Amino acid sequence: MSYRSVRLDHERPALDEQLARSREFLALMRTRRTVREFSHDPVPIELIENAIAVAGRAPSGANQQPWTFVVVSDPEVKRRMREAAEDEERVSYERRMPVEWLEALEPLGTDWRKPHIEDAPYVIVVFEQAYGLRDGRRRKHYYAKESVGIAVGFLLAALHASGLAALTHTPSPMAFLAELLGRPANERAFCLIPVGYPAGGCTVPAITKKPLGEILVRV
Ligand code: IYR
Repeated sequence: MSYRSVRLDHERPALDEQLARSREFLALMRTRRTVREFSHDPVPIELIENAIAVAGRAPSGANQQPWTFVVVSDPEVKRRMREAAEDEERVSYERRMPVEWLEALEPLGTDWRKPHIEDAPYVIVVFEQAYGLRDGRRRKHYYAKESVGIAVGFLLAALHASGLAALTHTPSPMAFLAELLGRPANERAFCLIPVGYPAGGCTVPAITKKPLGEILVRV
């Protein structure tokens, strides 16, 4: 494909408007928390579709958009996903994860049990396409992991902005997801994201984010 360009559609807001929007977005994102307890309340599918459409606007290596978002609501598929995730996680927590890792997780209060996979009305399973299949030919995808990571960031921000709660969950190993969901050979599971409303009385770990002064370096 050859290079073609179009004029950028960009309106520069007045400075006070820029500051207002920037502060408003920061305030919104300050209220985002990872949630592990979900209510069974139904979620309008448009909220999920719009959030995935936002994820699909993420930048990606060579604009190859190496992602697939599988939205699971079928209770039987969620049950099988939970069962498989718990089988792996039980072995991980009991045998595979070194003490140092378990210690790092202590403040989060996680364990091998994953009821959220069944409780949340939707589970978005994100797949990374290691290569593309165009015109029956394999095409290498560049920076696929980084690209999918950015798209997941967009997705989490969009879900939060629409008043939903989510959990970024990476059962390890994750190969069972491609198999269970019948994905093609070029797709590898990247993470699964239960999405819904927090359960009544939901609690979250008492943890904090690093202050700006610790993460921002000016040169
Ligand atoms: N995958 C496991 C363990 C886990 C690992 C990290 I790094 C976390 O931030 C949280 C959990 C699990 O989902 O429980």
